[in-house]
Amino acid sequence: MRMIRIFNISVALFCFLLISCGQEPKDIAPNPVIPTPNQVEYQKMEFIGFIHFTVNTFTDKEWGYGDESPKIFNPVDFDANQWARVAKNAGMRQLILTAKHHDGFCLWPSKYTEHSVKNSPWKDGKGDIVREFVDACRRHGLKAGLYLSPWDRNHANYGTPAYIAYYRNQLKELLTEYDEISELWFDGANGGTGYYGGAREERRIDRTTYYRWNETWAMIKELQPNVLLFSDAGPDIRWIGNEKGYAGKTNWSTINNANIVVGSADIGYLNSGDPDGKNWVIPLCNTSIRPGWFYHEKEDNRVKTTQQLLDVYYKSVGRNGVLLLNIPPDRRGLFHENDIQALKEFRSVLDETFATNLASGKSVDAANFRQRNKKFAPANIVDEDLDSYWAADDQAGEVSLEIDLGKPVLFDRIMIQEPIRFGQRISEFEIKGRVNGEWKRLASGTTIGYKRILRIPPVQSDRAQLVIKKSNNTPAISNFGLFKASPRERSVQAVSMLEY
Ligand code: FUL
Repeated sequence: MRMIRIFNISVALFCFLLISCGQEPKDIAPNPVIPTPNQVEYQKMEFIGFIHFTVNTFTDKEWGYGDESPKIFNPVDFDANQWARVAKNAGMRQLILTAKHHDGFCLWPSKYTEHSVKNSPWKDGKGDIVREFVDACRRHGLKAGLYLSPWDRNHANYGTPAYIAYYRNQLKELLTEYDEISELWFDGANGGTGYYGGAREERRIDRTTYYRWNETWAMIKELQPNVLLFSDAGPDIRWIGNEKGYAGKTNWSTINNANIVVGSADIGYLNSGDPDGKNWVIPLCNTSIRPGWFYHEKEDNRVKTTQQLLDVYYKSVGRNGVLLLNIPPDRRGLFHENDIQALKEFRSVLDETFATNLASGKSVDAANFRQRNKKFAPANIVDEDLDSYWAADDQAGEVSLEIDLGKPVLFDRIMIQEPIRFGQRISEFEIKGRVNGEWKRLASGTTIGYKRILRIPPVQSDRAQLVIKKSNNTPAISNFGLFKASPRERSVQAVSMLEY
């Protein structure tokens, strides 16, 4: 009997040891503010597209007054598949369409207004641009988002509570009849004057109270819990504070939503975020491939060049943002050839630059790695796996990682990523390179976040060091990359040295 008991205890002990040895150590403790899994997925898209299309395309305006006749809307060669195909080939993962811009014209046959495609000659009033857009996105594996302008210069009730009911009905329509909508865009513009059902006057609203955003957002999340909402004040995605698509060199994904009024935000605050922010709000960098948001023939030769597009990319995706690039369809209802060409070239240069990570699989050393456990091993930063990561021990202070490149390697782009599912931590870092046996400082910066790319003049170095000087919690890195820019990229010296 006693023997059996001892045997049982030993078996139990053995099993316990077996389980505890093989057990994965716990992840690093998350920060108090972290993204939702949906927000992490959104950030990973990196590059998405905007489509501004309405009566303005036919009147050559940027802001329609609201008195445009639906009869002028007739995109005879309209093909949403062309939009989706071009976007997909350019590397975009989602498209956002202006279902309604400030002029109030609806690209879908809303049952709440006559001011829509149903009174246009296009497809004899039986067409639905939103439907074709959403279907084309699905067909091409893109997510579909919609812009529904809060300001409506056509609607007679704009400025009264009745308009808010109208606006919410339209949101309900869009959220119940077109399957999954991944993002809704709430613009902050409110210019005052408009047609307003014939009144032709100026109407001012109180931005702090008129729209009752919190109620509207709650209603939306009830209809589609996964939709992400964009406005100056989030709640999920925030405006970067300018229309050039430039994020701040310091860019926190956290802000305090409660302090922001949609349409009157502090643009400096939006541009760099707030290290003490209580909300995780993804920085979205929007700009247009042309000077205007809508198509104008006179801008056919003012499409952004590859160099300009690359510059926007580095200042958005390269600074912890998501890039939302607008491509306006022309009067045919198609993307213009010049825009398609620009996107093609941009994509091909970008792919060439980032095709080979020169640090990939190299040996990495760190004086400190958490519990000396391989889950947190330095090599995780060069394994091309976004989920694995290196982490320091708690309270480790300044820490550094050293990558042995084996031989002198020429590079001029440095990429760093934090595992943001645990929050954003790093607030000061430095990159060093060993050049002819001597350590040199190559770059320094503040925040990293989901992705930080630094452009430096080309350097030949056999070892590189990432020094993390300050962070608000145990530092962790998921990826580190070194790249040599495509010869088709303008040298960084010409851009301005150290334009991180
Ligand atoms: C602005 C609007 O007024 C522009 O027309 C455009 O839609 C841009 C994205 O946002 O606030």
